[in-house]
Amino acid sequence: MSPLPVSFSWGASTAAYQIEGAVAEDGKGASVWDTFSARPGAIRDGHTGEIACDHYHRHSEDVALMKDLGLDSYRFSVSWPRVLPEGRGRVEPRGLGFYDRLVDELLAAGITPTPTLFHWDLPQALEDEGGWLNRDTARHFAEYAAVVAARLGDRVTRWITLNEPFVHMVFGYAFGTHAPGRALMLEALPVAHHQLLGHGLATAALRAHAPAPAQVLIANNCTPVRTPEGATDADHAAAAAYDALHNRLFTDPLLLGGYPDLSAYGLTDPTWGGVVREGDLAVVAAPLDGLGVNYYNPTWIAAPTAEAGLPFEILEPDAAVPGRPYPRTAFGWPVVPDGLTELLTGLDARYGAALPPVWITENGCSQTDRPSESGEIRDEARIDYLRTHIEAVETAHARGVDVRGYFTWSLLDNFEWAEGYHQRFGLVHVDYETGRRTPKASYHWYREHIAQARRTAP
Ligand code: GBH
Repeated sequence: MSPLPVSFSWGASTAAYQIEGAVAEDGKGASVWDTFSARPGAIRDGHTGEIACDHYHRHSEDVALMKDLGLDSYRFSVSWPRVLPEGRGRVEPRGLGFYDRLVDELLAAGITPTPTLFHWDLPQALEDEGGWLNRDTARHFAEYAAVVAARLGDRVTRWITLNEPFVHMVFGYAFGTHAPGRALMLEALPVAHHQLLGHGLATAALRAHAPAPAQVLIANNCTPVRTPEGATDADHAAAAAYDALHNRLFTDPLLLGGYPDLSAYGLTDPTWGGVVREGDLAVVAAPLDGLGVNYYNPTWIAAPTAEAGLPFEILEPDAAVPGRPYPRTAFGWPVVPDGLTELLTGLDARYGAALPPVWITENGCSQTDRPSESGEIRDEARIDYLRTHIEAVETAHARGVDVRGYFTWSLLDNFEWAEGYHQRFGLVHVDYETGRRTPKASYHWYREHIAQARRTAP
């Protein structure tokens, strides 16, 4: 296996609502997740992020874990309503102060802070005005980015604007299984454009307001799209339509300056009925310093069997690839490491010189992870997952993809959105009764892997 260069960064990721708790402390405004998780039936067993990992109070202990792990980068998210309780206008200094201290602690530990500005916790005040269906939210996002850049941008040099605009659009606005809980199906499409516009405006704001040069990335959830064995032309057409919606709807405007053909979805008007305005695409296509890729698994697609309204059907992996069952995570997601190589080489092939350096900004798996009698957590399946996916990154790197870093999801067990605390993704186990952190076997493995990767790097 060809080793990754010494400059390759090893990291871990988290997100504000999933770990911080302290949802009403120090003047924080409500977010859509505070509202949504209070809705009966929205989250499994009525869990909420009210306390979560209590990271807001235990951040120093968490930074000490990161330092011990040997991370050189840490990806966290800034809670927009902590900084701007109403989403715009009044700045809450105590909220901003929390991230200011976190950044200093990270730097003192030799870790590059890599904040994401939006990981789904929109201020409720902006949701009350339509959320991401309202074009004005893009402008407010840039105003918020400017505030954070002015305060942290003397020390933070690597920024991520949005986390997974696709997943936020689909779960939040098309299906309603995530906040803000809207079930608009294809009517949710403007949410994609408004997030992308927000990304572009925020990119300019970061570069204008950060005192130090700002490297700007976006983290997309990407999936390689596969077809079943013996696929027909109709299956291939369905796969192309799915790829356009899940992947290219975001990477094409970002990297090529235009939306993919969405006629399979009945959309032939290039303005999407007035949503995409003159000049927007140039804003969206502001040059990126890197593309963040969150990878979990491929998606198998076939032509729709019924007049379902959608031009594709998502297949169960075991139905798509019979006789070769994939291992599954506790979530039931298939474990397919070569999908990550396929994804990275596919991005390189499609975008060529237009593809900026790539960072894997999330990759990981949920397991049941119960401590044994002796208190150890032997998450051997997570070690296999990490090892094989890192090898998949090495393979892509050896094939010429400019991949610069790997952030695992997640540092800590945390609030897994609609699944509450039932899915554990952490390298570190969290006891939600006591807040106690216990490094799992995978933590020790990753620590050793990072140390060895540094020793043997060319
Ligand atoms: C990310 O989303 C989020 O950024 C993060 O906050 C979250 O905690 C983490 O991942 C883990 O969920 O039905 O088998 O095809 C991931 C989005 C969407 C990826 C659903 C996997 C379906 C798997 N996910 N997708 S499958």
